Amino acid sequence: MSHSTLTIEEVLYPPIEAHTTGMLKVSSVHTIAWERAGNIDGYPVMVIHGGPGGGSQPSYRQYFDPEYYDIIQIDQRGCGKSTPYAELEDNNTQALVADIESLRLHLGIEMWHVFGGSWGSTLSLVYAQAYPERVSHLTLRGIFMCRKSELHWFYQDGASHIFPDAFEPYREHIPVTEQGDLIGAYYSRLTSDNVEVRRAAAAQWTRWEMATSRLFPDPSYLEKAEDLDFAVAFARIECHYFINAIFLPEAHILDNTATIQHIPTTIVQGRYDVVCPAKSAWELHKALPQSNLIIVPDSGHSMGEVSIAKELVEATDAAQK
Ligand code: STX
Repeated sequence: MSHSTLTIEEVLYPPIEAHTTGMLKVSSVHTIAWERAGNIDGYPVMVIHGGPGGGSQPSYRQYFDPEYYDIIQIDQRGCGKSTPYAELEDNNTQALVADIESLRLHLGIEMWHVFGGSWGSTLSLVYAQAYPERVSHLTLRGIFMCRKSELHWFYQDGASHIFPDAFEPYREHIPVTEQGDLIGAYYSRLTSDNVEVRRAAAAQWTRWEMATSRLFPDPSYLEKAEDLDFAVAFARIECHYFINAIFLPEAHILDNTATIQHIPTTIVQGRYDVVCPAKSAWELHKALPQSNLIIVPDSGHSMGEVSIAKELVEATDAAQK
């Protein structure tokens, strides 16, 4: 089951460009960027990015056979090429679900395969539970259900035991008197009126996540945190969703699995994922007995890791019929 002798280029489809892009006005505040790549007459797959606030990526196209799939991505509210940048007003989980559905209607798509990792798995599940008749397949990676225990593990006390070196600057950015609630302390800085306060907090928040996302930390991945345009949207939007408990009841996803039992579901989970530990994937699999759970033995969180990428491509290939 170990594929570590392969390179990521050998595992993924070749890079391709989007053939169509657009902007969809979804509210009085927000306009959403979308793109389409691969076969316009092919089977539609909606690719849901992480964070929230991470934005779509060109490399995400490479997880799908471009001759078979009509590969669709959006930048969720406030990130990527969506406008206004890093805006938190009118930005919540229900709105993102509605945006995905609006794009489906806009493109005239009846049903689609939904693919998402990390926060993308959260939003894929919430979308599928809202519109179960519109989702033909779910391919999910690095399961995140955004419960208090998951947030506490990653942002307060848990992953810190495995990455104490990376955790220290994230914690020390906050005065000792506020360290008992790091998400709250970061939220107040990320929403400060002072742009320098916002940027400094965003860089630390994002460095922590990038440093822990891979089994073997990758310098190009760490650099993402130094791109302050990326970091400010990513950190502000993530923190806004987490401080608001993603605008859903704590057990929303696990309490609503009955509605999606019929959807063929593959769950790909890195054993050593410290951002979204395997416990959540296990609990989801137990609640969706028809799902295929693949725990990848030599991987962390990122979909850019070779063994995870290989399993994801195998899953999207296997969904072709
Ligand atoms: N956030 C997990 C998540 O969805 C707690 C995520 N982490 N990094 C990413 O997403 C990007 C790859 C999009 C940067």
